[in-house]
Amino acid sequence: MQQNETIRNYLSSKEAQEHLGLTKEEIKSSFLENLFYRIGRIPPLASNLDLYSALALAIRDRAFKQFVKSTTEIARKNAKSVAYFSAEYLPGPHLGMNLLNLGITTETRQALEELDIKLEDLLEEEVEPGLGNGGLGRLASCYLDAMATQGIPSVGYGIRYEYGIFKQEIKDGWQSEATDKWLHFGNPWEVVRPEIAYEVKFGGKTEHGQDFNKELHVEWIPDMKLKGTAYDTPVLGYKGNGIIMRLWRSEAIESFDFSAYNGGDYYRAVEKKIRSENLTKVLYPNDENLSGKELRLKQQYFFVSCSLQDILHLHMLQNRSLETLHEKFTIQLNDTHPSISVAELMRLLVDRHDMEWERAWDVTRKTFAYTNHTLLPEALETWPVSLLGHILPRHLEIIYEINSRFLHELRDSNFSGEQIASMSLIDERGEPSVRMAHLATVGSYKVNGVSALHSMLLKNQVLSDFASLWPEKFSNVTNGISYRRFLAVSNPGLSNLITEKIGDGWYTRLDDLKKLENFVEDEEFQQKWTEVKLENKKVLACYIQEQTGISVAPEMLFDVHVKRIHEYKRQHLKVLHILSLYLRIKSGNGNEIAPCAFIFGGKAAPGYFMAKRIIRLITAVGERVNNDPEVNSKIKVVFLPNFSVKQAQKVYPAADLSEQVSLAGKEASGTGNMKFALNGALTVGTLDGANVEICEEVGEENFFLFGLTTAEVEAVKAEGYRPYKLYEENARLREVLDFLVSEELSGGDTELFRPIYENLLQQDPYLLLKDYESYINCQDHIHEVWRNKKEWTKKSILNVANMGKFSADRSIRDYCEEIWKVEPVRVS
Ligand code: NBG
Repeated sequence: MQQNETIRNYLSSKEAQEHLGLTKEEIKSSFLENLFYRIGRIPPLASNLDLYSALALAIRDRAFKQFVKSTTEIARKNAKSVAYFSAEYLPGPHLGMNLLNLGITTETRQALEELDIKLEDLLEEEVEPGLGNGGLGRLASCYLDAMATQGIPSVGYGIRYEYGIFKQEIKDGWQSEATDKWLHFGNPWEVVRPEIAYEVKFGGKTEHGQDFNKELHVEWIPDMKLKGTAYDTPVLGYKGNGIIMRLWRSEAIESFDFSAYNGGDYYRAVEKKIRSENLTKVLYPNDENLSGKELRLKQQYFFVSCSLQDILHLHMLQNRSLETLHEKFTIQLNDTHPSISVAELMRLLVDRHDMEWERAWDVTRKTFAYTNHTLLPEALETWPVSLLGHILPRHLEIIYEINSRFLHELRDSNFSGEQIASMSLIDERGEPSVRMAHLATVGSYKVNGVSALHSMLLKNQVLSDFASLWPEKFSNVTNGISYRRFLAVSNPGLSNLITEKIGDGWYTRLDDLKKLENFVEDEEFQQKWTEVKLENKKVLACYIQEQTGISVAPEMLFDVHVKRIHEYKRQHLKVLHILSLYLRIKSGNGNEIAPCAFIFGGKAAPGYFMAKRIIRLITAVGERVNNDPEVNSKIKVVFLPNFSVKQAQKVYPAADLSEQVSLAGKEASGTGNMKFALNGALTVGTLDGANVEICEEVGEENFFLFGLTTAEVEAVKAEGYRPYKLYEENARLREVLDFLVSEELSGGDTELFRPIYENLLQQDPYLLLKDYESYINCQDHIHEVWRNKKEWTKKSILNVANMGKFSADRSIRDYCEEIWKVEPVRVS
């Protein structure tokens, strides 16, 4: 407390105010100081990387200052905080966002210009941390941005992977994976905190005995220990608070095992060190599929244990009793990856802090809330009992104890034997395994899905028995995105145009964009709107040319499908559409088709056979189409390698059409759909995930809807779906499908795409053939609307105007009000 007071006094002192350093002159001198003293270069000899690093260091210091201010205020108010637990983050480049949030983009640009340096060149230098797979990690980062902006006392906890998501290269049309060396040139944004480190144990056995008070006491005797060290990155809010993302890196407890070394076994000592450091080496590149790997479970436990120890430490630092933990912290579990937390908090409270089981359970259940991000059965995490017991013997005992008490409760509430077996934390059907979603549900006070449809399906299907037991526990928080990153920073053209008309209140006020509706008929505004889009398309066209050698005309309709490659997301439905156009043009019936560039991007999990083959299919169609003079003035096909946040920020602003074509009921929410619409792209989509709500907000007349509904999908499956019948009945579809296995497409290897062909004809688990006709008709309609440029532009404006709901600021407000019960603490 004393210390807080001192910091606060310092921060409000004249001395500190003078060092906020936000004027052009101050930025310039701080930049030069960093370049000279921390990088050891002078401007004439500095590379762009040196210049970027110096600027980043100068900005980081300012960001930390905001963080210190916020933390002091939070401590003074003794406020409740959110700990966001996520095994993945995709922060994207920091520099542009931090400049915007500090309100010094212009000052910085001018300061650099005086030194003959272009800010844009330095922004291009930044290598982003790819610490996540896709939507889930990016969502976590959008939420940190929104929490910081709203002054929510919060910390994002996670893992500092040394190698993030692999770098995707396209070789001979196939995806190939290279390591991601994001730390190769250093990371100016983080600060290592060697003094914030916790011990984490693995393996071994437990001993049950009595202590001198004759209380039952359990001792875990591990066979391996390592430590996690904190690496902090500041996350700034817009003109306001700062929070941190605290990522843990694994290290050996001692650098060397001296006893082994003295005994002459130097290599064993080195090996131990390497083994410890291996734990946080790489991110598993699977998004919606389990890898079931031991190391992955260890990673999950490692980060959760460090984070919980840190939270307990912070809580007790203020002389607070652990029985009030839930009053001062709420912990959000971002999917089941951190759900071993439930057992770990119980262990810490019961074994380490001697709390009685019932009391500890009460605190635990009031501390956690769980967000589910997928209904796909293959993505619902389970861990074999044998594996979990081997790595975390004490946790397995705790899980059994939680389960036994839970099953008792169910028996008392008259659940049937069948229901009890399906709700149990242990799945006994094959090899016994722990159902992590059940552990998270039982151990949390709230469970939410990420769109209205998804939350409804979660309640009615996947966790329906739990929802009937605890109806009040289930809720929905529809996902949201950072408008500041995905519009203000990445689309300055559109953002300035909007601000000219309605001011910049939309940066933080959700409904401000609605004011754009007043200008939808304003012809000058419409004109400027199309010009901005065209400019963005020119920039993307250059980038495409640079990256792939393919030239696309900016006047074409940019029809974009970027996201992870997955069968349920149905990139191959888009391919079927492209092939249908190709065949139409070849047969002389292509007059109705508007010139169109199909742009794909996204990574496939390295072990996912079908996804990789779909990428190969896209590149093969590209080779065919782009090199055929009869068609290539009408259509072009591009696969942009290595999709990332940085690349996404170039793609969304230039898109005309956003492809959101997953099978209804499969996409939990989607957030790309929101980023496209916010940048004025129209959506072609199914009634899936957040598409449903986007369509509601922007109006069905401004959204290209097609395909089966979730209920219809279920009905088709219940009837016994036979895709082959559709193939037989529909000649146009048959022609397209047969083309997949033609020599013409595959360059002679007719087996190349046979797995996709067979899969569609025989099982078609994602009902492409069923939705095909509806999709093709919808696309024909889209081309018709596209011809009427004025109509299209109006729809585009109306899309942006009605995106208020999908701001991450709104999502965070929902979490605060309905789940966390946390109040903002603002600093000026
Ligand atoms: C993904 C869903 C997306 C959703 C994001 C963020 C996983 C497990 N789930 O639909 O597939 O938008 O989570 O909620 O990555």
